[in-house]
Amino acid sequence: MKLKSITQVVLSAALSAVLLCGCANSAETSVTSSATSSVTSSSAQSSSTTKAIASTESATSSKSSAESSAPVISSTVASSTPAPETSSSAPVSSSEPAPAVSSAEPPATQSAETPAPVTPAGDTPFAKHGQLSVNGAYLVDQNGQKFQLRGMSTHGIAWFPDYINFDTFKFLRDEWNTNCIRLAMYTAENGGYCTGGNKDYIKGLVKNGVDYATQLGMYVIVDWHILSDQTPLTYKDEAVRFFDEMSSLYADRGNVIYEICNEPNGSGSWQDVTAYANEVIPVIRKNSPNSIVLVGTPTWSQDIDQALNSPLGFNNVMYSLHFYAATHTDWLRNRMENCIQSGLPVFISEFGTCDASGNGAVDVYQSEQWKALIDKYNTSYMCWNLANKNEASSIISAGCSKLSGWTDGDLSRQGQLIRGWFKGETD
Ligand code: IDC
Repeated sequence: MKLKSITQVVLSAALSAVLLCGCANSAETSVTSSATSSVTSSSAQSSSTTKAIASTESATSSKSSAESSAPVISSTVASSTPAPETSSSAPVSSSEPAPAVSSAEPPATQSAETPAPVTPAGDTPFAKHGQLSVNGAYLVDQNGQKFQLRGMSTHGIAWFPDYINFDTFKFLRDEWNTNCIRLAMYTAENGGYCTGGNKDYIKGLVKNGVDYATQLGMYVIVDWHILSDQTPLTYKDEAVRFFDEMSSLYADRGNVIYEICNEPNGSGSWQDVTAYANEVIPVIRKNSPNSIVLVGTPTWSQDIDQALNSPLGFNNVMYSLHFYAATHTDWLRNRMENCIQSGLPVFISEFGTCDASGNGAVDVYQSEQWKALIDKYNTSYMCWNLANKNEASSIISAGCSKLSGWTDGDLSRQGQLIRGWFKGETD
């Protein structure tokens, strides 16, 4: 009923836009981002790779009919955006068609004010597994059984808003056997929430994403996607406000998980993360006492050993480990295994099968080594990224604009590989 009326509103708004503008693709936006950064990793492998990275992306892109019904605000976003880490095989500069950055006002339908049912009926992941908690190193379901979350991370939601879509999530649940979706909300780049992005619009996308996941009985991760801002302290006050609002809005939704900082890096030390977490987690706990909270670790969420040495003093917290298989190999797998065996709850809230720039060739061998470790510990794993950007980590081919129903030919190499992983999982 609700979906039907949304569809009607969107269609009629789109039709009005066409009639008024004579063009359904009026919402053209462009983004230019350029960055130069020095990237240093503490890891053995990447210690040899301290390099300058410069990248420029620019594009003009047309948008879907629903979006083009929104008032258009053309914008240029300039940001200092280092790629998180690059292996020597990663391209140092790219000029590729970038998708639309949406800083436009949202269509009326983007503000999801009506909460979806808390406990969806039926045979959904959430109906079966309910409120999750952390027991020692492991995530467990409402019956105390070890439980694995798996699924796709969106790309930046302000950058690729079309994939915040009920049918997309449903297809990923039913045809790809996933039970979780991660909503990546960049704080500092690509229409960043803290750097000039339209906050109401971006929060509207998060709310829609949470509502769709809830309606489908999927778990959903609300990701405060820090990256070029390096330390979570940069936008701490914004984060406190954001998580206060989200965790009070979703206080009674056991399927919502909060990831409070994607990837501390550069100056973002474990000390910074601890200070930040000690402010943000109590705010979440006040509203939503039992929710799972994911905490990023230094060096682009690789230094989980620092969390092991000095863990946070909260229950139901897990520490993020991110890997890109062509860059991060045995040394990071060994670290993960040591930490889990020492009792640290580790959650892979982002990974790719290519290199850490999000591009380069898919490394099938290294990816399979990672998958074996994931299987060994039943670790949760979320794949970067649900988009059709022209980069190896996007699971959909650049030429494919379908939002669901993808066939083999619509998928990138990573998309094909990952779909196989998901489909092979059992609960
Ligand atoms: C990358 C995207 C790429 C974008 C870039 C900067 O794939 O399209 O241009 O960010 O916004 C991460 C980050 C994640 C990165 C990804 C690949 O969490 O935002 O996405 N990556 O570089 N950590 C390690 C790799």
